[in-house]
Amino acid sequence: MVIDIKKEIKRLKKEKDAVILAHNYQLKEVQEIADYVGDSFELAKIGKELPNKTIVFCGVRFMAESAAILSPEKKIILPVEDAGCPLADTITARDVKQLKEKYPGIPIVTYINSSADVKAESDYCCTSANAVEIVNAINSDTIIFLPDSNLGSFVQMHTEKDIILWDGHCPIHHKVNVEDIIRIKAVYENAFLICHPECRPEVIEICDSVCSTSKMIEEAKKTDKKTIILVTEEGMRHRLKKEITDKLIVVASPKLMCTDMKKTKIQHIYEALELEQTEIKIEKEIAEKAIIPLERMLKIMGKKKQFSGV
Ligand code: CIZ
Repeated sequence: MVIDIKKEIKRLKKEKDAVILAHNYQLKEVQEIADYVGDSFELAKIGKELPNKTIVFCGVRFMAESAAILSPEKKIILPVEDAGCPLADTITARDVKQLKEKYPGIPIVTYINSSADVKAESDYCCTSANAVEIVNAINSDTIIFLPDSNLGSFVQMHTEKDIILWDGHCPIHHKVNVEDIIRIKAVYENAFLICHPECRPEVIEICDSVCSTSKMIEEAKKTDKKTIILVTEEGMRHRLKKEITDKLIVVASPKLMCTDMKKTKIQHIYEALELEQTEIKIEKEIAEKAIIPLERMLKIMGKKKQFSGV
C-alpha cells in the first residue's frame, strides 16, 4: 500500500497535538511542510508560546535542546538523532569549567550554537543578531566568548572590551574564502552581498551586510539591488526566494551546504511523529542552570519575560 506521507503527517500532527518547526537551513521540502520556519532561538520561543504538547524540531541537536530548555513541559522531538553541529561540538562543559579556572571572574558569553551542558556553565547567551549588544551590556572590560571565534572577532570589532576567544568555527561558513567572494562578485557585478558573522573576518569585510539569518530577509528586501548573494548555508535561499519574488537570490559558493542540516527528510518527520522519537530530554539540573544565561540575554534585550517550569 502506498501512503500519502504529507497527509499522514497532517493526521499525526493532529493526533499527537504536534507542531513542526524547521530551521532556515533545512531542505526545501522540510521548510514547506513545517508550520514555522526561522532561526533556532526564534523557533524555540515560538515552540514555548504555542499550545501544542509536542514539538518536532527539524534542525540539529543544540536547537532541539534550546527548545527543551525553554519548554520543559513539552515533548521535543529531533527527527534525526545524529543531526549535530560541528561548531557546538568544539566545546564541552569541562572546557568551560577549565576556562573559569583560568580566568576567574571573567563573564562567559556563549553563542546559542552550543549544547545545553555548555550553556549551563555560561553566564550569558547570545544569538548572532544580538552578540554585540549582549557583550556591550555586561559590566566587565573583558569577556570570554564561546564557541565561534569568527563571531567573536566580529564582536571584537564592535566593542571596546577585550574578548577572549574560543577556537571554534562553523566549518561551513569558515570554508568560504576571499577568492570565493571575488569569483561570485565577478559573475554578478551589481549584486548585494549578505554574509553571516560565522564567516571569516576577511570575508565579512568585503560583503555589504553582515547579519543573522532572520535579519537577512529584512536586508534583502531593503536594498535596491536586484541580485542578492547569500554567504550562508544554502537553505536560506529557499526562505528568501519565497519572501522576495522580484530579486535574484544566489548562494556565494557550493561549499555553503551543511550535511547535518540536510539529514532530515520528509520520511523522518513522518517516523518522528509516528514513533515520537528521538525525544530530547535535558536533565533537570542542567536545564535549570542553562535557562539562566538565556533569561539574562532576554533581559538585556528588553524582553523581561520569565520562563516558568524549570
Ligand atoms: O541560531 C541560528 O539559527 C543560526 C544557526 C544562525 C542564525 O543566524 O540564525
